[in-house]
Amino acid sequence: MKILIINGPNLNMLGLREPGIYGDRNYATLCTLCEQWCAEEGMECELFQTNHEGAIVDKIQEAYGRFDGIVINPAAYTHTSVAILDALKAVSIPTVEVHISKVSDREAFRQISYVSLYALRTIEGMGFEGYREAICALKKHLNK
Ligand code: CA2
Repeated sequence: MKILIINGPNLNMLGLREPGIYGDRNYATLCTLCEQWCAEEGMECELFQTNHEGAIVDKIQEAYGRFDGIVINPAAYTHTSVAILDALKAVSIPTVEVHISKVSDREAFRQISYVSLYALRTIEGMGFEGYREAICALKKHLNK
């Protein structure tokens, strides 16, 4: 079982600002934890971070036939990107959406998620642990 973990814009800046919202750990730590959690579940993973919407679309398209599942934190593109939603629908790969913060308790513009219209589940407000939850949810779904 091989999964792709996609992180969108500014998530490479984790730990540098806004620790009250996103915690004080950095992106490298998030990657190490995701690799560890996937290994514990007997899953292979590839991690990808970009600040560019089109690069996320390209990566999702390239995942077709190569990955069994996707964990995605589209970051700010969550709230704007029909292109990412369409790419996920096009490849039809089971996907779990994750957000570090509790987006449903934040500004009104963060209440909209296009990706959630496709995702099996949306996990929010659990910090980095949300990625573990997403990995396990994906494994459970793929084992059905
Ligand atoms: O809670 C999440 O995981 C978000 O996807 C994070 C995004 C935000 O736009 C979404 O609404 C919710 C922001 C990504 C990281 O932003 C940083 C801001 C300051 C310092 C470090 C990272």
